[in-house]
Amino acid sequence: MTMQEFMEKIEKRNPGEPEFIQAVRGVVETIWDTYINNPRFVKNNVLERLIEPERVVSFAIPWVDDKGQVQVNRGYRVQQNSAIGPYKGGIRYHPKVNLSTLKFLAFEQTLKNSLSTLPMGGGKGGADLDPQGKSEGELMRFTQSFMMELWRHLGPQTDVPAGDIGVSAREVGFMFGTYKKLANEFTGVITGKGINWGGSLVRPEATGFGTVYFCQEQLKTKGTSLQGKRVAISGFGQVSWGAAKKATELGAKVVTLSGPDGYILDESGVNTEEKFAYMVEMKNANHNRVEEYAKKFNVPFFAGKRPWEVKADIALPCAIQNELNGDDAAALIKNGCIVVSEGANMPCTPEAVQAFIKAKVLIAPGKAANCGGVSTSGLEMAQNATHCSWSREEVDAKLQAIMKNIHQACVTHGTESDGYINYIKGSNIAGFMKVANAMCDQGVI
Ligand code: NDP
Ligand code: 2IT
Repeated sequence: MTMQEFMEKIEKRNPGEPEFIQAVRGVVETIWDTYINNPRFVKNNVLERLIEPERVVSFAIPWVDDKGQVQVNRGYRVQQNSAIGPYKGGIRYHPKVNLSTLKFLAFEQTLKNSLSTLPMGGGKGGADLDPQGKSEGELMRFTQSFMMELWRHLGPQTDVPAGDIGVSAREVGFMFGTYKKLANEFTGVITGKGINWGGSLVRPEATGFGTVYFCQEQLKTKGTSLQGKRVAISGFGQVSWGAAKKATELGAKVVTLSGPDGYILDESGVNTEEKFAYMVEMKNANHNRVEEYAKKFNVPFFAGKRPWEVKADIALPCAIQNELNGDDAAALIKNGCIVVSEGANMPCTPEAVQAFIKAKVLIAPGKAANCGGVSTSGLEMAQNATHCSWSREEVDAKLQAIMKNIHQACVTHGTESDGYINYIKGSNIAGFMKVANAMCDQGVI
């Protein structure tokens, strides 16, 4: 079978799922030679089996809003692959959540978790709820209804969710409380928990910190560092916050943040405790518009625009899938951008990725560069399992070591003959090999 025929079969089986096909194609194109030249993988049909989720559940979420009206949303959990550990991956509340989005995220998560070096399979879940403007009471009732169904599919050795877009510590708390009541047990069934009831230090910052640690490794291969670099960041949530904090700490100047309304250009830098605290406050209030940042800190706001038009040495897309297209990539390249590290999942379109690779810009995919979040979730699981808690320094040191490890795996599997490090290829091959071998070891089941 040729790669083309293989992809045609996958497309036919998953109609109307463009994001899922995009993610699968991005992986298949880079691992095909590795796959097809391994008789054991082919005999076990591991690639097709890896693409097919082991289980998908979809369910109704009825709930009562503050006006007393009964609402209904749709919830999902995609349990993609459990070859190397229990299903693991976040829960997203976003109006555009559908099966295509969650299947792409669960597929990517499987390879990401494999790269993390920790024993975690891949999954993702969510609901088509728009959390913007919802009261705390509404979010609690909604989350309780969501968990009333989901809990039976979870367990510390079965499936361990966490947060994602629209779900942070508060919603994780509501999920945990509901699970604890229904299961009548206090276990580490979800990560991103509060620090007083089983959470890990550094988990809130971990995705953004990890992205910057990874970026630091990329820069090292070019003989440079973050010191004095201009950084363009998109998004206005947990990942952007962690990335802005760590990039600042390591000597870079973060000049942009963005929301669905546009972007802000802060030439003095997103670099004060007041600005970081404001980001946390907005995230906790589920407010992702940045125009008010511009007013509060007296900086320009560009309505309806994306930050990729500014001059920056480094781009950290930290918002949402497909937020940086081929034209954005061309603008960044023209302006001298040398490194792109994806804090979000699949933020660069295939055209953007190809443009960066052609221009020899070092581009790291989310499955490598944002792996710090789920890795620290894995560290939270380890602490829960052993009933202990590690210091901030211990967790941060482990996170740094993991990010360095992943970077090394990308270098090993992705370095081209001219020395260019193709992180897309490197991360896909490294992530795939581990899962594929585990699947072969465990038989056709
Ligand atoms: P955020 O709260 O920052 O949410 C991202 C927001 O981006 C959404 O609310 C969305 O708004 C907004 N958005 C949509 N389009 C654009 C755009 N063009 N420019 C800027 N913003 C836009 O979520 P997180 O920080 O938690 O997650 C951000 C990304 O990081 C996601 O891709 C997530 O999957 C990924 N990630 C998160 C991890 C975590 O631990 N939280 C771990 C690893 C990856 P709207 O609702 O209006 O569409
Ligand atoms: O995309 C991701 O890796 C996350 N949202 C974090 C998942 C997790 O289980 O911590």
